[in-house]
Amino acid sequence: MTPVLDENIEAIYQQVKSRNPGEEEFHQAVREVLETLGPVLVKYPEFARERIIERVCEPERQIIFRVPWQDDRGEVQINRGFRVEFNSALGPYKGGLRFHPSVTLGTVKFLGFEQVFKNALTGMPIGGAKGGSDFDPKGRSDGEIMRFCQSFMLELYRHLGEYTDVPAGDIGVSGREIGYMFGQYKRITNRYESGVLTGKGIGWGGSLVRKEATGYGVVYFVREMLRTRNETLEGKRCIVSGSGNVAIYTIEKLHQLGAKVVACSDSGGVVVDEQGIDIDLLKTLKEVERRRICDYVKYRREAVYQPGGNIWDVPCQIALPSATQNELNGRDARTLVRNGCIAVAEGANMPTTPEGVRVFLEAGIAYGPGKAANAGGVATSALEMQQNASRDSWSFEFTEQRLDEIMTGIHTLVSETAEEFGAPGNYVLGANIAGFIKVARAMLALGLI
Ligand code: NDP
Ligand code: 2IT
Repeated sequence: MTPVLDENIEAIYQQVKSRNPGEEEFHQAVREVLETLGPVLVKYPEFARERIIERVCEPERQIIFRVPWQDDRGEVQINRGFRVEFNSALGPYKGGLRFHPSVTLGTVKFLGFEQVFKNALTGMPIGGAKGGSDFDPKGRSDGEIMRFCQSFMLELYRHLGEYTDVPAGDIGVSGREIGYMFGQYKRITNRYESGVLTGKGIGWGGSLVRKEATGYGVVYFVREMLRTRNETLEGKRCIVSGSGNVAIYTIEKLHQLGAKVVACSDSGGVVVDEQGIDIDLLKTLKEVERRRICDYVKYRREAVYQPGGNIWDVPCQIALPSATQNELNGRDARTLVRNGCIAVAEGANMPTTPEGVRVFLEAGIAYGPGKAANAGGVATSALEMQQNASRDSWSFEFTEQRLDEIMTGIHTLVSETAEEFGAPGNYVLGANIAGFIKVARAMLALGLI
C-alpha cells in the first residue's frame, strides 16, 4: 500500500503534480522524499512557516535549448538540451549530464531534485543540478559525438562557471564527452577554467579516482551497512546491473574486497559468469572497444548470455542496481528477498520502484538508496574542484582515502538521523531527512531565496 502523506505535505505534493504535468519520474522522486518529511516539520516548525518544502520542489532555473548538429552523412540533426539548476543554497549548481534518447525535462528534474539532497549529504560545498539531452550516442562516430558536444556547449556555456554551475558525466557522458565540452568552453570563453567541469582527463585538470569514485563509493557504503550487522563483503555473492562506468568500478571494488560478482547486464541482456566477472575483459570491451555485453561470452566460454534476461532473477546475497531508474520493481524485490539477498545499494539514481523500496524496507534488509550510496561520484567531483581551485593534484591513495572517509561519514550521518527520527536502519528516511535539513538550514540563513 502507498503510504499516506501528512495532510500539509499531501497538499504540497498535489501542487507539484499539477504544476509539473506528465513528469512522472519527477513526481516519484518528490513523493519519496515528502513521505519522510512529516516528523521534520514537527521538529522544525520554521521550515513549514517559511515554506521550505514548496521552495525546494521548485527549481531555481530551468534551461531548455535546441542543439543542431551535422551527422557524418552531412544531414542536419536536431536534439534538445536541458539544464535544470535546482538549488544553490550550499554551493554552485553541481550534477551530471545525461545523453540518452529517453531524456525528457521530467527525467532531468527528478535527477536534479535527488542531486540536491545527495550533494548535501556529502558535506561538500555544492548545490544541485542536472542536465542532458535526448541525443543517442549509440552507434555514433567520434566525429559525430564531438560535433554534438560542441553544439551542446555552444549554448550551455553561458550558464556555467566554476562559481555558478559545474556539470559532469552521467549516462552516455564520460571522459571523452567531457573533453570535447571542456575544449569548446575554453575556446568560447578564452579561459582555462578547469573548475567548470569535472570528470576531466588525467593530465588536463582531472582528478585521480573520479572515474572509479561512484562504484568504489557504493561498495564502501555496503561495507558500512554490513558492518552494522556484523557482516563483511568477504565471499559474498553479488550481482551488479548495467555495465557502464558505475557498474564496472562497483565490480572492481567488490572483487578487491573479497566478494564475487556473478552477473552484470546492459539494456540487451544479462551475462552470468559463475567464476566471477572478468573485470579486465569487461573494461576492454566497454571502455576501450565500446562494445556490447553480449560479446563477453565470446571470450569466456563458461559464461552465459541471456538476451532480454532479468538480472534480478539471478540468486545473490547482495544486489547493486547500477543502470537506470525504475529498473527494479516490486516483483524483482520479492525475488531478491526470497533468494536470500541481505543488502541492496543503489549505484543508479532511483533504480528501485516505490513498491520495490517498500518490499526491501518491510523485509528488513540493508537497503541503501542512491542519494546516499552513490554520492561518492559527486563527492569526488567536489574533490576535483578543490584540486583545480588550488592548482594541485593529489595521489590516487590520498584521494581514495578521502572518498572512503566521505562515504563512511555519509553512512554515519544517515544512520544517526534514522535513529534520531525513530526509524533505526531506515536509510531512506535517514538520507532524505539529513539531506533536507542541511539544505533547509542554509536556505533559512540566506533569506528569502
Ligand atoms: P553509463 O552510460 O556508463 O552506463 C549505463 C549502463 O546502464 C549501461 O550498461 C546501459 O546499457 C545501462 N542502461 C542505461 N539506460 C538504460 C535503460 N533505459 N534500460 C536498460 N539499461 C540501461 O552510465 P553510468 O554508469 O555513469 O550511470 C549509471 C547510473 O548511475 C545512472 O542511473 C546514473 O544516473 C547513476 N550515477 C552515475 C554517476 C557517475 O558518476 N557516472 C554518479 C551517481 C549515479 P546500454 O549500454 O545497453 O544502454
Ligand atoms: O548522479 C550523479 O551524482 C552524477 N552523475 C555525478 C555528478 C557529478 O557532478 O559528479
